[in-house]
Amino acid sequence: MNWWKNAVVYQVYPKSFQDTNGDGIGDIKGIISRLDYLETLGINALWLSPVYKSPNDDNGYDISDYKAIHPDYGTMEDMDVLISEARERGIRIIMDLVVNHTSDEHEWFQEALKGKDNPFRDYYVWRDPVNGGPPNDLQSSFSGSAWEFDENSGQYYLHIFSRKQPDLNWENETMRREIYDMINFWLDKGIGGFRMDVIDHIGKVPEEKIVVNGPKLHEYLQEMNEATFRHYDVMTVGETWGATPENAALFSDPDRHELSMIFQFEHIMLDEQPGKAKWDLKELDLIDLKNTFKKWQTEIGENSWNSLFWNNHDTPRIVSRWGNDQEYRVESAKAFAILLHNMQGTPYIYQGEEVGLVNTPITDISQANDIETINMYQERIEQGYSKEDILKSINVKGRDNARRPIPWSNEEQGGFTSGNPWQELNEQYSTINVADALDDKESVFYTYQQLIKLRKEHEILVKGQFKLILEDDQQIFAYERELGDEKWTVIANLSETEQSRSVGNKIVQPVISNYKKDSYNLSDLTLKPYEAFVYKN
Ligand code: TEU
Ligand code: CA
Repeated sequence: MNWWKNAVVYQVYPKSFQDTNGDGIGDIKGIISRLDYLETLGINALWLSPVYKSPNDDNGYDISDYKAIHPDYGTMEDMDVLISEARERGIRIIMDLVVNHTSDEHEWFQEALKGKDNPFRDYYVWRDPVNGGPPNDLQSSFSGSAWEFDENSGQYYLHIFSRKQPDLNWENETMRREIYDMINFWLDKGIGGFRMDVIDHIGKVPEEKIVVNGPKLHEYLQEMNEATFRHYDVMTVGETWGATPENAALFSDPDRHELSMIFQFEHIMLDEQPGKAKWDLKELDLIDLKNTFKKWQTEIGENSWNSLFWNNHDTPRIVSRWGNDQEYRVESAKAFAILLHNMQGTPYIYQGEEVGLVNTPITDISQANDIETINMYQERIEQGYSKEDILKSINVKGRDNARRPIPWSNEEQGGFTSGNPWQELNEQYSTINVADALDDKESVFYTYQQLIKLRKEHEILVKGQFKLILEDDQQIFAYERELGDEKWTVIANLSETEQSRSVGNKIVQPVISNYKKDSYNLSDLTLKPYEAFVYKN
């Protein structure tokens, strides 16, 4: 079995993890200093959001040199130490691979700007104006046109993200080979693999406004795999917002030699109005959530592999989003953990999720840092939305929510920095922090620790068949896992009220639960708000 099939991955957003030199910015030395903590948690791999050289227009997802470390984060030597120190603790480093675009400050783009004859020109996507304007009405994910005019040459370049993130032209083979060399440069350092940023974009056909799942996507991934990953024992996870259970196998069927697994986002989009933007809020319907998981747990086929996550650096905190971050913060954080970590796939934990960190609302746009948020605010103000409405969406869905510095303790600035943090910590840090969680045996942390351990010890969690039960129940999310003659059942009340059900005729002991209880009577089950437990049948 591949090592990543029972592994649990922890995501670090370096800017906000741990500062060691007082400049208010997290750094690689800070990550090294917390490896013992991560070992205690029990994770097997650490996905590191970008630490490469970057002007930070999109916090590192705009890379100006793939083979250099941003001085804010440290040096290449620090990186090598991180890789080896992590490995000593059984933790593999997963680098973020951002190859749909570079920064406009990357040498390749700087060369490309010199003119149409420059050898690097074709590394990017250039088009002539149409009727004196952009080639078409393709929109950027960060608001406005995806085309930017270059005065000097009279052409437009494509940027699906910010104008400081020009798209690479994957049609260009020389460019592709340079990317593969860069990938091997990192693989040769002994990393454990890559998380691949918006990888389903690389086959785009801008003329036809095809952005994801373009005709040559899989051809490029196979070529890349052949030139790189296949020669190492690594995992790859593709970020694919446009994935469906049908195409999941195209990416992750081992015989096709593309990726180990993908991130799909169908569940992440359930609280937005269909066909609209993530900012157009809609209440989550639990039935939708159940059906989406059912679909991804049962329809991807034997040859695909799932990933499991509630959170990353682009999403709000799960406990604030679909749990209750006030009265039932601990209970609901644990319920969501128990629910997800008993499913099939490789689970990902985003920094701070393991202690139940909550969202950080803002009252004015000047407190925002994220380019997506700031651009959207501007755009919607121009479109006539009220400030209140926009701020509400930002507080529910904005990416800054999950990007606040980690509170390690109740010391000043949460022990994150001895200086001024690059962004304010959540003001609740004196009561919600890592040290307090470690001191409290009933904290969210120990539920995560126990879940990670269970996955390593029980094959059923890795291989068992998934079956949704109580399908139409509006408050309870429940399912079974089955392997051979073993069967586990997971039951979670995702409501804020007590629920009574009769779901069997036995009295069972929980394998794990979030309320202190020695046994559950299935014929007369009363579940407290957010109560969740797992039992063996
Ligand atoms: O995100 C891809 C992406 O599509 C996001 O813009 C997503 O739509 C948005 O965050 C939802 O709110 C990846 C990275 O994870 C993100 O941090 C980068 O900004 C983006 O790519 C560009 O590299
Ligand atoms: Ca620092």
